[in-house]
Amino acid sequence: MLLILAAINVAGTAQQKQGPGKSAVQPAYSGNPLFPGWYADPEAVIFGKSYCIYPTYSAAYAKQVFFDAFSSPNLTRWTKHERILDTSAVKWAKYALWAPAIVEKDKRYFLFFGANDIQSDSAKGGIGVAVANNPAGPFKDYLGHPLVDKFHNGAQPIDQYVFKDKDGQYYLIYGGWKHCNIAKLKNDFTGFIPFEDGNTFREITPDKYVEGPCMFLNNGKYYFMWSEGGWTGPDYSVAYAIADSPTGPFKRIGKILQQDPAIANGAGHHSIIHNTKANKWYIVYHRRPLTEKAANSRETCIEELFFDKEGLIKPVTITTKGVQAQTL
Ligand code: FUB
Repeated sequence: MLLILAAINVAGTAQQKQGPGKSAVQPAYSGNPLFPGWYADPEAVIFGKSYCIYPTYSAAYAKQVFFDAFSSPNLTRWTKHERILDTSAVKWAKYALWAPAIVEKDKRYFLFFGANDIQSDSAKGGIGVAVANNPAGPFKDYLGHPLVDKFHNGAQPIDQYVFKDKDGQYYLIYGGWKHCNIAKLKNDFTGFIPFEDGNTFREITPDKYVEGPCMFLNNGKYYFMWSEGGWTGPDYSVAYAIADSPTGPFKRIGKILQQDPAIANGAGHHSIIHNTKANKWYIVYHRRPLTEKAANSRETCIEELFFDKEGLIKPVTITTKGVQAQTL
């Protein structure tokens, strides 16, 4: 594990040393956005001593043919890892590489991704899986074909999230077009295990759901979160529900992230990380600067996430200063 992570940590050290004029003084706050460039749908994870972010490269379809990743030891200094996955390594993926989801399993890294933005069952594409020995890649196609290549329960096969339950079972939670499915992944991620009722894809769509699902556990409860509104407009936002099981039922509690007309608009498609040592929770999301109108002008930002005494998520204030430096 340490050896594998060394690539990310070593890359960070090298870039910090090389950066002309870069100060050794650690900034007190991350600032928002976290790094330059248009990057959306950020999947934030913690691997060892590194915070890592895997976003969509936010550009026209035809240019969305790769993913970059970013890593940081403290949330303030970020190192870019270029082209960790490229469509040249996935023969069926042509464009619209979207919304990575990554898990580390058995000393390998599995990167789930959407490709081709399919509009019907006859189109080629959907949700795929890539694999690498290092979190910074290079990732190669794992299956040689998509993992999900059809619409089930009306859900477009995009916006995947991989959730590991307390018992070790991995689930794929995904879906665009206002439908969300959950499916039990096989242990080797080559396919799915049907639920007891014989169905493979179980719909868990809550009220107002549009896309961008994610799930985490807190005090034994399952927090399910998603984006609502339209991602190209100002009203994109994040809402959530809490349940006693990963399959719900999920009753919408309310919105916790949205635009602030003084800061940015279109705040949504997020993920959550928990620094268990410092017991700090963070929401990593994208938003559109007030100066921008183009749909793809989205940048990756971070805020601290707080719960009240009942375990409800407090509404997030979006900021330009971001979060305080915090090592792992
Ligand atoms: O970035 C492409 C698409 O925009 C994502 O799949 C959606 O969730 C929206 O954020």
